[in-house]
Amino acid sequence: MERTLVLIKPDGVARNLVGEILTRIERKGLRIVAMELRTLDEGTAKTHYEEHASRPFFPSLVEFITSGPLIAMVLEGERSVEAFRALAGATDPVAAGPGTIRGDFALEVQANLVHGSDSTYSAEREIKLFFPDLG
Ligand code: DAT
Ligand code: MG
Repeated sequence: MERTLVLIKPDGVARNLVGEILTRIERKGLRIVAMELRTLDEGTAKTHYEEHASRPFFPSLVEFITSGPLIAMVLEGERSVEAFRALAGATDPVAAGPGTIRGDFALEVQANLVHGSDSTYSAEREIKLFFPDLG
């Protein structure tokens, strides 16, 4: 069964949207197999977003993702990588369709509430980073 790494970013926790987002995940039929509230250290944040290291927004992205507690989780289900990305909507919340998490609740590209792995390859790497003990 396919797994994906999902984050409810610090803006989602600060805005009390955890329940709303978890409801959408559960309603879709994705299964939560690991979940933890934690604040990322800078090293973990940089490793997580290493593909964006050369982008101009990288320092700001790292500062944002380490700015407060987030929820990290592993979801399991049929094509879960694609299924969660569809629930999340486009990276830019203004372009994200209504009915998606970003489309319904966010307005700014950085504070876009959630992260979901973009491929099964990324999912494997990110799950190892966040939940090294998960079998
Ligand atoms: P996604 O989170 O949809 O996979 P991404 O991997 O391209 O998007 O980028 C990672 C995060 O970086 C994204 O959720 C928000 C931030 N980001 C992306 N593009 C940005 C930009 N042009 N300006 C500021 N932040 C950006
Ligand atoms: Mg991405």
